[in-house]
Amino acid sequence: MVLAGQDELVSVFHSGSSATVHLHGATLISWKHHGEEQLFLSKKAVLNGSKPIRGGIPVVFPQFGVGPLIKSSQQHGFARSMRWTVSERKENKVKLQLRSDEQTRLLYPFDFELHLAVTLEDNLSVEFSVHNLSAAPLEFTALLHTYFRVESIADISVGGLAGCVYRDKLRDSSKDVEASSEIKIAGEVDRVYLDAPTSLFIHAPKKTVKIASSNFPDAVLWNPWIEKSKAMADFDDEEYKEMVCLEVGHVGRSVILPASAQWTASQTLSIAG
Ligand code: TA6
Repeated sequence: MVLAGQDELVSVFHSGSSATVHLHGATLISWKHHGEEQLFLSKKAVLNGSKPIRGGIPVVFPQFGVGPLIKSSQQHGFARSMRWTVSERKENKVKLQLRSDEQTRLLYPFDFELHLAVTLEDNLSVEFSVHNLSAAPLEFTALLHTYFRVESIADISVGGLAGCVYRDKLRDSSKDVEASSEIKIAGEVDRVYLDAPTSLFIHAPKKTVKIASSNFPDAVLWNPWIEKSKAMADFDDEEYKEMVCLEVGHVGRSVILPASAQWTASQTLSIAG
């Protein structure tokens, strides 16, 4: 792992639990719920600000994947690649912000301010908001690209998505319907579920992780499996066994935010069992 300087990290605490945010991308890189790490961070992650962080919760804005909303072929926008600043800090809460600047205007010709508020209680909540400071409407997609740590991918299942329509990014297919109420992952998966329920679950033998979202209508399920893991320089070949990305977002269609308006969405992660 390429390490971070201590002044790049902000931690919050609440009754035996902690969470740490890296200023690069406002990426939440650790959530220790009563001492047990819940987020996956690759041992090959680069934390020196030279590339997006492979793991934790990178913030995707203003373009999910590759698309027309920014003038760049780089995927997942620029918010995860920029240094955010701390705007508010308490023992169990930190708020970070990112404002448009000359660099962002080259890719995305708008003025905006982003806020990410991380609040640690027994649950962890992450609230993302976008404020349009332009005179024109702001168009964007956004997502919290959450990497969950799992003991073994073979032993988990993902619940809450049965009956949802999804786009399978691997098959370039138009639309499928999820048939399974407990999705097992035994190969590469990269799906965008549209209009997903607001409660999703990762069931593991000893616990269930619940992802409760608000104003994020869509959900992405991703595991790179064997070949894609080998192709990623900042991801160890075997780490696909220890993670699953279950990501809530507004990606099926874009948000069109009127001038001066603000848009807010959030996820709350909790552990049961
Ligand atoms: O959210 C899933 C996804 O879009 C996958 O298609 C996969 O590429 C992943 O994100 C990681 O993207 P990254 O740009 O971080 O390598």
